[in-house]
Order: sequence, then C-alpha cells, then structure tokens
Amino acid sequence: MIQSSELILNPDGSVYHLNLKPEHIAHDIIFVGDQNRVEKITQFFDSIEFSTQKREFKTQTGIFKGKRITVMSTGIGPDNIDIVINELDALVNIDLKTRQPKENLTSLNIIRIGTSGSLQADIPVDSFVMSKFGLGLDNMLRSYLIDEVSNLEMEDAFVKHTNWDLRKGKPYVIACSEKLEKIIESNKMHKGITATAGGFYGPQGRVLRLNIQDEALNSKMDNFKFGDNQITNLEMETAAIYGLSALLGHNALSLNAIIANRASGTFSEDPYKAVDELIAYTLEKIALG
Ligand code: R1P
Repeated sequence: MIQSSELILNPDGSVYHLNLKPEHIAHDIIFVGDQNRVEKITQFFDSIEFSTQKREFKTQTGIFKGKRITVMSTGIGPDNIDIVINELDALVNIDLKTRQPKENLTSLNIIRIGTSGSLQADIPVDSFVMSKFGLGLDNMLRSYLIDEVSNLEMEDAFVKHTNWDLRKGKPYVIACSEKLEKIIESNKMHKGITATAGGFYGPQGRVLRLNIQDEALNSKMDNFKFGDNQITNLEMETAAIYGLSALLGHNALSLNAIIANRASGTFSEDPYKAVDELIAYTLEKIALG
C-alpha cells in the first residue's frame, strides 16, 4: 500500500496538485506550458465536460470531432513535469481507494504543444519542431533509474562534444514515441533533438548580470551531430516528459512553435499566430489518429 504521505489525495479524493479524479481525464492528453493556452485549444472543442485549476495546473476535458481529449497546463519546467506525470499516472495506474498499483496498466498519449527557441539559423521563427529526442540538461530524471530508457551513446557523445562539466549532473537522452510520431507526422516540421534546460536564463546561456559556467555551450550544442540528428531547439519540458513517460509506459511527443531564434537573435513578430497554427494542425491529427 502506498502511504498517504507519498501519494497525497485531497479530501474529495482527487490527486494533490492536479485536483483531478480518474474520471476527469481522457487517454489523449495535450500539455501546454501556459495556462492561458488551455482555452486557446478547447475553444475549438464541440463540448467541454470538465474544468479545474489549482496553481498553474489548469485542466479541461471535452470532445473535439468525436475524440475525448484532455488539455492541461504544466507551468514551466521539468520539476513541474515530475508532478504532472506522476499524478496523471496515479490516476490511471494506481487504485486510489486501495492505494495499490493496478495489474492492468493504461498507456496515455501525451502531446506537448509548446513554444521554444531555435538554435539553428536555418530553423526560423514561426516554424515548427517535432522532437525525435529530448536531451535533458536539468537533472530531474536522474532521481529515477533510467538506464533502460536512456540513450547512453548519445549522452556520452554530447558530454564529450561539449566538454560538459559533470558537476552540473549528466545530461540524459530519451526518444519520442514512434507511435505518436506516425500519427502527427508532417513534412512541414523540422525534426531533431530538443534540449531541455532546468532554467530560462543561465541554464539556457542567457547573460544578464551573472557570469555563466560555459558561455560557449549554445554554439557547441548548435554544431553537435549524432547520426542524422542535430539539436534543433531549447526549452524546458520535453526531455522530462519523454523520460517519465517512457519509464511509466506512456506515449509522448513534443511539438514546439519556434518563437525565438537564438542563432540570429530574432523573436517572432506574432508568436501567437505560429502557436495557433500548431494547435489547429495537432488537433486535426489527434482527432484522426
Ligand atoms: C519559458 O518562457 C517557457 O516557455 C516554453 C518553455 O519550455 C518554458 O516553459 O514553453 P511553454 O510556452 O509551453 O511554457
């Protein structure tokens, strides 16, 4: 039995941070970072059956073209992803009454629709990136036993290429779900490795008033190659989503609208437009899939 200090439930039986009960979520789930992006998606739904919000975690479940979909905001960062995916998994794979893991496990389909900065000059603002791999620079996943799901070869190649200081923890690499990749597949998307940082400024190489440990890191990431893959973009959730999903048996895919180009120093003139286009495209694919 999982103790109540380890799996915390609210007085109404919902999971602690997400405020959700098992019946509130669909098997197809869209993650966004920004809570205001939830309704930008559900405005296209035929109906909404459930809404709730606690802190930055806003959830709505409804029907889009016959498909039941949950849209949820994760807030910013891999630490939030630890909360969101563990609590979602508990909703489907732990009996909340007996507090025992279920024998028959459920796999959720999780698709992130995010915003991100490109590291490559030829991946311009307002384009889309599908993450074949998540490269975690953040350490969150290292609290778990990850050898079965991580790509050790690519991790070691990255550490060597960037002369990574292991005092920052070892980067980890996790692949996307091939099943979801096939469903979402688009020629319009750039594909590659998405680096996930544990912060927005120093951890992504932004210098305001503090010196950073490796000023050359972004340019070293920019020219890292592993087989056909290069690092396309930098954000704050993808690798953590891929890692926890792979460990718990869920399918995950991350799509990002590029709103900044770190190589050219440019920012989209209309970032909402690219996000709206990515939302429309993804919803249609999920409905068909
Ligand atoms: C930083 O501004 C946030 O924006 C990006 C980053 O991953 C981070 O969460 O994604 P979202 O727009 O999905 O939140």
